[in-house]
Amino acid sequence: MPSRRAVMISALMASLVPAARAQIPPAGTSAERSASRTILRLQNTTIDVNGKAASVYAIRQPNGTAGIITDVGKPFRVRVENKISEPSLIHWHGLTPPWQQDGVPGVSGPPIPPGGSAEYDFPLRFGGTFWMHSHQGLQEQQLMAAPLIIRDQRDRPGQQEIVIMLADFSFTPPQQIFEQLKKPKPMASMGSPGGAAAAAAPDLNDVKYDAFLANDRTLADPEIAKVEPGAPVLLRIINSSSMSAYHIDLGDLVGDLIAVDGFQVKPILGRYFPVAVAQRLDIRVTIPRDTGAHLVLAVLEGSRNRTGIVLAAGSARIPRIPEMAATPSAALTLGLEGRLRAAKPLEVRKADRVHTLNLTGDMAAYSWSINGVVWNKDVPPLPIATGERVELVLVNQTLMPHPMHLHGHEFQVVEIDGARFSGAVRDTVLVPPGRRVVIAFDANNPGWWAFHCHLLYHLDAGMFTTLKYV
Ligand SMILES: [Cu+2]
Repeated sequence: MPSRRAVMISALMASLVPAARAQIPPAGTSAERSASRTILRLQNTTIDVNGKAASVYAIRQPNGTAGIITDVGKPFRVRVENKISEPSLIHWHGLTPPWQQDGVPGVSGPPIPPGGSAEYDFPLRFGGTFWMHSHQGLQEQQLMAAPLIIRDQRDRPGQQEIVIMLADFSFTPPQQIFEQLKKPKPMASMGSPGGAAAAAAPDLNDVKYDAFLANDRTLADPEIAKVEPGAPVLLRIINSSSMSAYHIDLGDLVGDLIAVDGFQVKPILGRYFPVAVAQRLDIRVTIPRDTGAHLVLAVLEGSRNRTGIVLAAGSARIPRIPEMAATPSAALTLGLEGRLRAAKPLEVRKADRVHTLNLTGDMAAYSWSINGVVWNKDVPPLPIATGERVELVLVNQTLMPHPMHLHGHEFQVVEIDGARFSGAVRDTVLVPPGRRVVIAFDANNPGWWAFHCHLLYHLDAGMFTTLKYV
């Protein structure tokens, strides 16, 4: 760990490098700004995956910290420095910045060129478990992602918290994975309108991964987190996978699910929780009083593959953990989503505007779309207006589940298959094959915003659109 002085000097040095673009000029003198600014470097790194070296990306502060832990009420004042050899841009997943700072190339602004940097400065409206990831090309598949934790009044002083970042990993370069997905397959087209596809079995895990990671490690050499016997621990679980959903298996522990995507829900006690791509779960567990090793595992849906970490209380012996679960995890359902209730729901209000978005596609051609339109930059944005309550009706007409993410706004899940309820406030919702989910949000952050499937190759293949009110 470098000394505080070394960190200060490196911050000072960084402030001498001209920014490639300064989006919003921050207030204060330049000395004040550099003193309170966090530097994030997009960089190359090497990790060990089951004994083999893997070249991946990382988002790190100069002292090596991955991502950011900050406090609500502080400004999000960050300089991103691009130290890799291609353009990149980082999206602050779940935050509500001014739209030009949202980090989506071609929508919010241009990517940061190699060697360049970009400045970010906006207030943090709420706390919770968020994350950051590249929205450029397929960089997310190479682990260009990191935690973004905002502590708030829900967090107890002195509580132990453990961040668990889940990721899927392949030694095959992402561009090659994408080419293989697009190769013609002897399969029926999935684009049948009217949800007729729903009766068939869901189609899961179309990319076959070499490993599943928790905090960059596999179960052959998992992270071992020291915990106090009898103490409460907050697990902040982030599914940063490109394509993979899991069931979190708490094993011999039980936990209270207290927040999803950073937003508080009425607590749900359990030991088995689904987490779709890009979603987060905050789970409070209490470690038993005896010495022991407790596993927190993530089992890939429709598979026996798993990853996870070990919570070691006292001088516990760490068991060897097989990489395969005894029984496969089921496909994710809306079972939990339908039971979630927001602790602070949106004000009850009639929608001023409703957009129906059919999630469409053709598995054989690996073409993915919204209302049959494959995204390109000439697709007109969905109109909305400042101050409106907007509802998006999401109807999945394909055989694959789609975790749908809205940028720049938190939304509430208000309906599943015709049944209205006061569901979770969140930023990413799973729409399984043949299902209909309605989300509501307030148009309170004018700009040009992305709305898309968070499965990386679906997003890249066109299941993406925008909303605009500026
Ligand atoms: Cu999708």
